[in-house]
Parts: sequence; structure tokens; C-alpha cells
Amino acid sequence: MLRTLLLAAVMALGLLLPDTAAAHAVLVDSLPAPKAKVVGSKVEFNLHYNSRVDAKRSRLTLKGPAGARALEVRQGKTEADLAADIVTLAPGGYVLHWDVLSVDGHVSRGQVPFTATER
Ligand SMILES: [Cu+2]
Repeated sequence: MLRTLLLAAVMALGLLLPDTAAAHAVLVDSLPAPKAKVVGSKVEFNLHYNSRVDAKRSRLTLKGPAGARALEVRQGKTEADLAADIVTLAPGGYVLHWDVLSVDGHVSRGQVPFTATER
């Protein structure tokens, strides 16, 4: 009963606010792609969004076997792209966490898991 009410409330909210969600930066595609395998000797990151993003106020954090590290973020090919690179990455499983400010002033977040291999 409570669950049904909650679900109805959530659905009603979704119907009332269809535009605000669409305005946030949504990840369209990424390099590495989710669950991709990359060679760890040089990894290039590129995140492409559906809208312009502020590279100076966006953060990329890489979590892996040796812990978390912040990447140096720069604007990518277009104003809707963020880029970063790493020269060496030990083999293992990683998750790239993105925390992005879009032009509408809203922050959105997500993550891209991938694996680094020797060769
Ligand atoms: Cu927004």
C-alpha cells in the first residue's frame, strides 16, 4: 500500500517536471566505453555530453586498485566534451567517477567502469 502510494507520487513528480531532468548534462558516450578493456600504458579519457559542460568546475576521479586520484580535466573536442589522460595505469579494475557542471547550473554525476590491461 505504502509502496504503491510512493510509486504514484514519484510518477506524478516525473510528469510535472519533465524538462528539468532533460536539461542536466547526460553522458552520451565515453572513452573508454563502459566495461571496455584498455592498455594501461597510456589511457585517454573523453566524455561526451548532451549539452555544454564547464570543464573548470567539473571533476573526474579515478578509483582503482591503488585508491582514488583526481584527474586533470580539460575541455575536449567540443564544449560538450571533457578530456583527461594518464600515462601509466597498473592493470586492474577501475571506475571513472564524473561530477559535471552543465550550462544550466546543475551538477550531475555518474561513473564509467573499465579494465586496464598490460597489453
Ligand atoms: Cu539541470
